[in-house]
Amino acid sequence: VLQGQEARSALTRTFNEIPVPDAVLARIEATFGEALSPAQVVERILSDVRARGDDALRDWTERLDGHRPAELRVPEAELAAAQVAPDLHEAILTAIRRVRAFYEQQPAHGFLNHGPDGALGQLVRPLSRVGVYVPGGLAPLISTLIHTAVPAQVAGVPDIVVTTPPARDGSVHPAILVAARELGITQVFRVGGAQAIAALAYGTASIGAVDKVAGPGNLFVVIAKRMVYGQTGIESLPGPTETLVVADDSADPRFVAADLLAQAEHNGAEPVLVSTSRELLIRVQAELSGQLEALPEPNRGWARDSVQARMKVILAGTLEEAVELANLYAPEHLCLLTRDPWSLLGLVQRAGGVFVGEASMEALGDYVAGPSHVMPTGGTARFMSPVNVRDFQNIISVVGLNEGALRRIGPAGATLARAEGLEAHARAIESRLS
Ligand code: HSO
Ligand code: ZN
Repeated sequence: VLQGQEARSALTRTFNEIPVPDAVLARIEATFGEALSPAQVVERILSDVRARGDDALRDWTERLDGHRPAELRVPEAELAAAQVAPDLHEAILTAIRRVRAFYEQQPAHGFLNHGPDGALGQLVRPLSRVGVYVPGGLAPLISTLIHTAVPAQVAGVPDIVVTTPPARDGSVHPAILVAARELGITQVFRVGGAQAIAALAYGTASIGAVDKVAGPGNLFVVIAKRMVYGQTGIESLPGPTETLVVADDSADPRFVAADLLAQAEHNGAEPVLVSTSRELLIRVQAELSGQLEALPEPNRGWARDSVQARMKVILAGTLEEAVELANLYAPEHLCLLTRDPWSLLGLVQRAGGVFVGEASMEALGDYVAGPSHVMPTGGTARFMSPVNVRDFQNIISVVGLNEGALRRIGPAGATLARAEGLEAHARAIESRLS
């Protein structure tokens, strides 16, 4: 249990390096026969896909995912035929409907104001082509497809491409295909990892280049997105998940433990508990071990790894200090399980999402609450936001001044131009003034 200065330093993140688990380094050495850094691996993959296109995609998918896809794109017939149980199908539709209704409320239009100076404004236009990365790995993240594609669709993006790693038998989970079909997405490619990001950024014969790549991924995907930024756009760098729970003595330890474990079962997750009550910390600890034991495998193993390797437990003097520590950490998820959670909202400065009170568990936010669960991780909530409609639009400034405005503001413009030593600028302005 950390307190005061110790807690502050445990929650302060350094951004020079994304932390690399030893298991990842061992796997790289086993795969490549030499000790490469994840960044070196990603560099190799990016330049190979850039040089050899689809052939490189097939080679890397075979090498890293254990399947050589003859056809990268999922055939439309397979997409049309995909089926899931009726309750899952219903749940997919509920999620799509709720996420869409949420983003339809985001003001996404431009403005053009006519006044004494003429007109000034902003045009808002959808991006033309967006790539959505859907992680495979431990779980088929059906909800991630919905939570990334829907804001893009609300923004008006006409062309959305999905990439997702295939299973060892080459299949893509039917629920992913059903969700894509219900979203009206027809381009689904069985390719994942850094090679998928390379394909989306540089384009290959079968996967054309996109204007922006969105969606969460593992360490390699995050590094790849960082490296291709500039060639294409990225929405943010969502990676391994984190949840910080703020709880006081009124919180139910069963719920605190359940919420921490829900995120802990994600690969590489970091659970953090900050409480003003030592008593609660002790009771949560007992609950955690009980609930952990009761989880089935493989989930128990995943959750145990996160709890044992990365969980932080902090005792705060006051709830104000608890939220201040949360702001310092800038968690992807901030869960408020206190007597009066709404009273803390005004203090929150940095987080991907805030989950207010017992009925708003983060796990529900992952699926059907409404806001996208693609949120900034790793402390990037200091400067980035959850996926939203604006990520899929660009803004064009409109300058339509009249003669009167030119006379009023032209001289100031020319003066600034000369102060910058830019004579041609000044003369361009003055040519209209004389
Ligand atoms: N909590 C994860 C998203 C997710 N959970 C998808 C379940 N499915 C990252 O915020
Ligand atoms: Zn989750």
